[in-house]
Amino acid sequence: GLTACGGDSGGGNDDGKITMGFAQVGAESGWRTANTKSVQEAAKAAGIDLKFSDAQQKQENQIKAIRSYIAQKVDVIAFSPVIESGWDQVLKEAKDADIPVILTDRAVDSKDTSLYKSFIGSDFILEGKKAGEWLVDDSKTAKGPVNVIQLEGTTGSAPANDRTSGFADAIKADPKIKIVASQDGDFTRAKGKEVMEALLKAHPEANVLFAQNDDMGLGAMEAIEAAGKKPGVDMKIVTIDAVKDGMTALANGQFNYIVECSPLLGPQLMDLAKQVVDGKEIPKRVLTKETTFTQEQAKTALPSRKY
Ligand code: GZL
Repeated sequence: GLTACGGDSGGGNDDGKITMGFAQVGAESGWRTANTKSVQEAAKAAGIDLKFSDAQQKQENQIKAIRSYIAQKVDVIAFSPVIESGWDQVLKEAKDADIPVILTDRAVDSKDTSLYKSFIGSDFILEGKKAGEWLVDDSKTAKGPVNVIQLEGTTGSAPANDRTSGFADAIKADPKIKIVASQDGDFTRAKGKEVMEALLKAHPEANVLFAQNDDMGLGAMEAIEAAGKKPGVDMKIVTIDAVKDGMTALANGQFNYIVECSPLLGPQLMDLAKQVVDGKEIPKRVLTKETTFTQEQAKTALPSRKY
């Protein structure tokens, strides 16, 4: 903002409050709802004036929102890129407008890393790896083949790309584990159910589902039951996120394992934003703390889950 004498006081608009423009992916999953809540509550707690937009999972809407934040001369922009590519132009416009950008949750594949100040989010490759390692361990006692249906997240998104590669790497440890089908379920329950219905028809031999988020797993569970198979027993289910509905399915024995992906990035984001607006150097990469859950651990953790 500008001080009386016209010099720029650095961060914050005239009443000294920092204004943040946040361009959210959408409202596609329980994870996203919890992530939005975390960002909005943390902004309030930090005294940051938040401008918020929901892009309905469309990149062009996120780009439009970022351009509007640039036009409004916000102090800092943060967003979760719905897909990895196609951001260089708009990020350059933010840089030319001298507005720092912080990536949250998902990453971009821009070669020029000066286009953003930091990326705060999970290690999605590790998440996929943890899911695969659980399946390798669980398959040690399997008599017959282990035929996996994989429901991928939104095509082109960092979590889909990285969870797919992390999982594929981990299951190489046991050649009897095979991915018999893999398809995009767009991280939603509806799409997860629809795709699973088709894949179950094409692959009656499948006995494991790896869903790259709880919501697709929950949608797929309806298709599994409709096909006369018992989720968690005839069809083992491993997912990623650990949102309340997923943890409930896990505690009920319908899911078998969940790799946590924490959406509670709000407080760390606001902390980073204040530092960057004050001109401080911030770490280029901030990793989210997260764990994994078995059915027993879910029963214990469920009552105190924040999301
Ligand atoms: C992961 C996040 C993913 C979640 C999904 O950090 O981008 O998007 O795993 C959400 O539930 O839709």
